Amino acid sequence: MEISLIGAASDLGVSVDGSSKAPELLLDLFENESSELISPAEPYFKSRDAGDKHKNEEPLNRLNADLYARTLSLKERGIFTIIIGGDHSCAIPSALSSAERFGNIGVIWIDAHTDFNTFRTTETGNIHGLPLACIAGYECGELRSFHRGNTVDPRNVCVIGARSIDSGEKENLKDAGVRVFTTEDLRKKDIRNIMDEAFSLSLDGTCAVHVSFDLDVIDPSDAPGVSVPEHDGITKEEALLINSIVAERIADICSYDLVEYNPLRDIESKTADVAQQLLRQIIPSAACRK
Ligand SMILES: [Mn+2]
Repeated sequence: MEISLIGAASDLGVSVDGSSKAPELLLDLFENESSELISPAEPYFKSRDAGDKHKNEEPLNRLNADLYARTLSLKERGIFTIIIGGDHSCAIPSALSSAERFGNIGVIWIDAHTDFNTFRTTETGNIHGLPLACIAGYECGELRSFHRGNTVDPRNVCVIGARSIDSGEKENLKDAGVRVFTTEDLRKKDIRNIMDEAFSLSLDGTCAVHVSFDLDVIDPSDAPGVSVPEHDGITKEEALLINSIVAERIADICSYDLVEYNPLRDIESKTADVAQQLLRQIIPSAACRK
């Protein structure tokens, strides 16, 4: 299958700067692949006002509308799209354009955070904490005005590796019925069994799965270059195992994101190296997909 890498050069979804610089750096490592870089339309002013609970909503929606149109058009031409963030808000157009193109899909969200806040529960107003709720149709309609079709049924959504969940967010997840496999679960149970369960759940009544990989699922000792690090995460090897299972199941995958690399916070290129290894598992596998 033909593949296209789309860089979402934006950190509008998070107060910490730097993840907007990631796509260009990562795309440079894959210069043989077809790729393009999409940036927020100028001019915009990045809000950092602590009281602003809708930070940068307008420029971020404009960017996401672009990403949606672009990825949808590629998918309609039979091209497999990989979005490289940027902060995690770029997963909204990535997943919803797959729902538009393919019909009912599931989502596997690999992340230290569950990203299931809404404008009602967000403590920071940073929109990168809301994308999974938006994709699952749980409030957040403001963030998907470019998408007319169905959202993803929360029963087909699961999170892998979560260890930092806000209290309001926890209520949202419970209310929506999203399955969360914590970092603790990954330690206690066999990772392969958890991934099998994640695939069964996300494929139950759906035709494919969107996978979104946030680098902060990995412990900061192995991947320090992220905007919101959370200690006590999985090792790089465990992350590569999870991702290799995704690569093995590529026939079930409709689209993929790799997000939240922040080069300004990286140490000795550790995070860039992991990001590159993760993409090197997915790209050849997607290229062989029929
Ligand atoms: Mn995260």
